[in-house]
Amino acid sequence: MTAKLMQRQLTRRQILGMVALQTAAASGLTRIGLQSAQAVEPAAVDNAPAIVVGSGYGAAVAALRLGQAGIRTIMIEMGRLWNTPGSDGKIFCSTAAPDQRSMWFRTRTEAPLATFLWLDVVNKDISAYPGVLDRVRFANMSVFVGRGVGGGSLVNGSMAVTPLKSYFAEQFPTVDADEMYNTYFPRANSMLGVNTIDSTWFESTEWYQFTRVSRKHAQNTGLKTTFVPSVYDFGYMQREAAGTATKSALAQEVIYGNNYGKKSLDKTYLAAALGTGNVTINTMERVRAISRASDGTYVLTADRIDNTGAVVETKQYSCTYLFLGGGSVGTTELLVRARATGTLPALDASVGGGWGTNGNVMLGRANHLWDTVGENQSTMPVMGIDDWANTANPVFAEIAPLPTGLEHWVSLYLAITKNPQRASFSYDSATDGVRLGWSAAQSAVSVSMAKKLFDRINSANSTIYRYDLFGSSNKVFADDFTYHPLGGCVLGKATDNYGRVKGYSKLYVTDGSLVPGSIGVNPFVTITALAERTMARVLVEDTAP
Ligand code: FAE
Repeated sequence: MTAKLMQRQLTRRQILGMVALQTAAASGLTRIGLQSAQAVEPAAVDNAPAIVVGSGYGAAVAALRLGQAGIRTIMIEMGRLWNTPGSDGKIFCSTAAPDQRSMWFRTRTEAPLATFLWLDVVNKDISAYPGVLDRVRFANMSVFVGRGVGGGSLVNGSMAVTPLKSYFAEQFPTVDADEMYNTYFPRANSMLGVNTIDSTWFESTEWYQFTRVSRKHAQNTGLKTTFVPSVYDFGYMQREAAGTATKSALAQEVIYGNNYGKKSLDKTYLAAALGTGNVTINTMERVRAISRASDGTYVLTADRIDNTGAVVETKQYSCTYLFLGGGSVGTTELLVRARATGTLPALDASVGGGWGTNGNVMLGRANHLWDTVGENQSTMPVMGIDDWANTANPVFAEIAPLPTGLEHWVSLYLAITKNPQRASFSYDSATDGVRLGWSAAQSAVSVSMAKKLFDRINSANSTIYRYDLFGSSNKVFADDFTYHPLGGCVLGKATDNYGRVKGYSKLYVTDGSLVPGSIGVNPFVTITALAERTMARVLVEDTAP
């Protein structure tokens, strides 16, 4: 078969998968596959050769490659399929008018930027519902994650960044970096549909004035800026700006989902996975326990919930090959619990460790009155201040939007610092959950690095920080949350060099848990590429008859 024919077939299969996603939503089904429209009733114990937990980046890669290899696969996702419009005709709500769709079983939204002019005007009361964004709270750190078919791809800022090769090699000394940069990063970028903004349009559009102002301030400081690629379709965005397409990135849609323009995983990997005809996605089911039967098969217990969060059924699954893609927090919790409760006692002692925040810190600067950032801002970041090469204080800072529809003179940033601090998860028998041993002092390390960079920028531009954005206590640096949870089941420590979990055969981790706490840029391209590498190896070596 020629490459062109294969490409055409994949596209046709992807379309079939997308149709399956739409039909399932319209029929109110929680079980999605090419045959899902027939509402197949699941058996008491669902068996499949392979099960994938989660449906984010690592999970989606695993499911597609398993499906293409002809292996029948069930994906289990605790969130819902986001494909049914609400009463406003939209699937997702905007950041300006959040409703029940915004957050995972909350009665009030918990946005990262909490206040404006110290006023509690950002967060809104909502009714509890399986919304798309979750904020998982631990003692000194909360972790934002996406919930639903597509995981983090539903809520993230679309920045699709391939890390610096030298830093990748530093973080993954046992991985062949040449192979990653020649094969798996290009494969991930192509499958994810990564594109770059047209620079002429960028320079002229009002929607990126906020970025150009921050770039000028970086340049005034002698700092380098760089465009970052994205999975948001910039052709679509230009049509939004021209008024010929319904606005999404230009209508304050991002952390609670995008209705148009974004190539989230349900449009790419997951549509293609369903299109193979071998993959089924079961939604609204949270895997709670994993054990191993005497014949070596894995047995999973999953709670199916309804829209109120009540458990309506507890299900059993069994499989030969188990792929964990629940994300850094989700996968690590499952494994830490399994080790502590004795259901998978041979797991390595390093399971739960090596966790970090990718050095995330958010902050705002107050601009001079003449440096307007514009009342119209796209929600998709396209540029970063790249001071990673500064060995004394490496920082990569994403120039973030703050789209309020009003001129506010704020330059907002999400700084990624090279914070070497790591923490561990431990089992909490009282809650049957996990604790995270991250301290405020560990966050202070990220703050100090971000502060060094932004003190320079403020000094060069005679500007100051904003004190009103992160609560009532004049907090300048939001250091108590991360968008980039990484680690917990680190490659080469808790697993072998390909994500095979130590102590057990045919058990794999394919998500952000593999990354040792830091990757220096936004992480989903790295997670996707590593999952491609794992699947290429596993399908050749582990599944042969
Ligand atoms: P992830 O995408 O989190 O998927 C895990 C899935 O598993 C979720 O759907 C969970 O609901 C599900 N799950 C978890 N536990 C269970 C269980 N027990 N049973 C059933 N299902 C379960 O994992 N990264 C970038 O590279 N660029 C960006 O611009 C960017 N912006 C971000 C903005 C926000 C607001 C957030 C929250 C994150 C952002 N990220 C960004 C991070 C990125 O989305 C994240 O690294 C990836 O989504 C992680 O991929 P994983 O495959 O590890």
